[in-house]
Amino acid sequence: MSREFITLSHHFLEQQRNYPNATGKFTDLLLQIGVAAKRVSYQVNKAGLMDILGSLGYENVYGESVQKLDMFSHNIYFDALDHMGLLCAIASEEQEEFIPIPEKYPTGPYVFLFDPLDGSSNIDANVSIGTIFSIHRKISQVPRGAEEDCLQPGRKQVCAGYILYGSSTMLVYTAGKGVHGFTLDPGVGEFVLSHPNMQFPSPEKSKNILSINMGNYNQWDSGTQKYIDSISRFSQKPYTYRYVGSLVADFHRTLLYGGIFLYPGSHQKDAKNPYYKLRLLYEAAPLAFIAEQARGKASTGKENILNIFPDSLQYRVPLAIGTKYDVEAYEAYLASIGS
Ligand code: AHM
Ligand code: MG
Repeated sequence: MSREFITLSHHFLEQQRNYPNATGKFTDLLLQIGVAAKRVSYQVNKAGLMDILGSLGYENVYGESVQKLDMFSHNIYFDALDHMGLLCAIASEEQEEFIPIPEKYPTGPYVFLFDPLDGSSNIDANVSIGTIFSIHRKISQVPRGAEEDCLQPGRKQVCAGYILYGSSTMLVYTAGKGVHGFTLDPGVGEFVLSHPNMQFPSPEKSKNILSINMGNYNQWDSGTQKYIDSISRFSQKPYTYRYVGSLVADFHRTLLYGGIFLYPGSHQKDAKNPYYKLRLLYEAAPLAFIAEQARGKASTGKENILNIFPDSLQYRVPLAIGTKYDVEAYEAYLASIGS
């Protein structure tokens, strides 16, 4: 834990000194994400109360009528970032198509992709939820972006991060040089560097946590079933099961304590074509970039998540993410049984 009181802006100023040609614009973008994160955090904390007020027809403090929190989060992040002249487009899990930056604003060289409120089905139970974001460089010649700007493999990301609205609100990000975590100090209203240079624990220090929705066991491929059976029963160091059902929370715990999170395909409806729940662009790829920067790994079981070229904004993948040794053990197990 850091002993100094290093705020987001202090941290970015220091990071910027390592890049003499940096204009500071990218820093502005990340700072604006921090501002949006605080606004969403504030609303998430009041979600139960808002539910009561909403049903009574009240408006929130900004004069907006009470709306679904995931759409609220979409709007807050969009409004925080659309006018800065840094983005050409924004793509959100809440919308089918990407959204070009409005004509009234200047455009810029990046595209912002995000899942505004992941795990939102948990809100009513007061369980941790999160926002996941990913930033790519624009590659098209179209000023207000084209789909190709969004459909890039995760390896091309310039930045990725998440905001966890939990017992504390945390912002964790990587810009390709390590992973840094900030905790919102509600008294001062600032994100403070609390987890510099985050890394998955080594095998000796790992708490060996296995995170998967066991209720889907009968729908997984047989390779995953056998792998889970095998590590549950025969692992030398026993695994502990933990599953929140909010990807950001499950990933964050895996990053801190070690182990593996899995969301494999489900064969419930179609034996030949499994259904994959998690979206590559909004969920799997940004977390994979963070994982790799933190000495971890993300895989479909066969392929590195960061190498996948999506063919649509809603492209979905099976996901195994966690410590490098856990994910590679899963891959090796599947390969060994020809699954
Ligand atoms: P969402 O984006 O609609 O919230 O769905 C994604 C969520 C993830 O946060 C979580 O890992 C997963 O769905 C949980 O799914 P399940 O309830 O099927 O275990
Ligand atoms: Mg989601």
